[in-house]
Amino acid sequence: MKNRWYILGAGSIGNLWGCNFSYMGYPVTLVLRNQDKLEKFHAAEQRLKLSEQLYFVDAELSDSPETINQLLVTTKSTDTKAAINSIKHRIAEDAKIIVLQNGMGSQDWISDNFPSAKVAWASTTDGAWLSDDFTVNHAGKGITRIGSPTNIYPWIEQLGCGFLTVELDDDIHATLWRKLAINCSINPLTALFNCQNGELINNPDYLTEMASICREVESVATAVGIELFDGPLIENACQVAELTAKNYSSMLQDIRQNRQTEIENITGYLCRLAEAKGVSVPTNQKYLKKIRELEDNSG
Ligand code: KPL
Repeated sequence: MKNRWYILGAGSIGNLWGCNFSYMGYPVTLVLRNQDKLEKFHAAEQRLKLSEQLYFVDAELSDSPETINQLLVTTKSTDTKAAINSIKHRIAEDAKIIVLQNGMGSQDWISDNFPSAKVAWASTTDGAWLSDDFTVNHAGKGITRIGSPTNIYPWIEQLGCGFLTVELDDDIHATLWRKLAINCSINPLTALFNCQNGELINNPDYLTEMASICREVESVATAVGIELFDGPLIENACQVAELTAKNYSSMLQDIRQNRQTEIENITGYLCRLAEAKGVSVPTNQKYLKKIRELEDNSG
């Protein structure tokens, strides 16, 4: 019998991985946010659904007594501390933990708070969305890269991939940085200008702002010794905007649904690092402030 995976953060990527672990033969438990969500899970016949396939998993609230030996964290980066703190007492000292999130900052926080755990960080280009709380749609097949910032753990190699594409990454820190750089370039602008990703490259004013953001992000990356892409960041960001032209970025979706965005773990993270390194990032500061204001105004 394989060891159970607990999933903290039953959103689209958490549910996709719940199906994937279940497909690989792991027992799976979703750690749900509240009683209301647990009741919805019971009403949904205690299963996840993906492409008409049902995956029977378990679900519970954070106050269940079982020890957690294997944990996948897929909460929004901004929710990480509160979510982890609610189950901290249940996490085994030597637990295997995978942190699969957008943005940066929360990965370090988990690694620092669980020094004896075997922590891996991951980044994915899989696209998924929920048609209801427990039905996930795998909209874009991508790659999940997984690695550890400190040690090589054999368990990562032995994890398997199921129906997803999973690659071992020996420089996951740089991979997360590349994703951060793209998110800094696209997400705040689309959220503020209320546009699809593709509009950024068709509007000269938006493009000028994007280029300025990119130059600043490159300066911070250089200051912390990260090599981003072969070519300039603006070229890569434009390419992603073109490839995802019809997408509404995750930040715009959060704003439209009055949810907290991940700005603090994207542009906020970049600005904090810039300050610590003495790098000037006025354009990123400007958009950090504007998104914070947008969040405040939407309550
Ligand atoms: O990752 C994304 C996001 O929306 O968060 C991009 C790459 C911008 C695609 O929409």
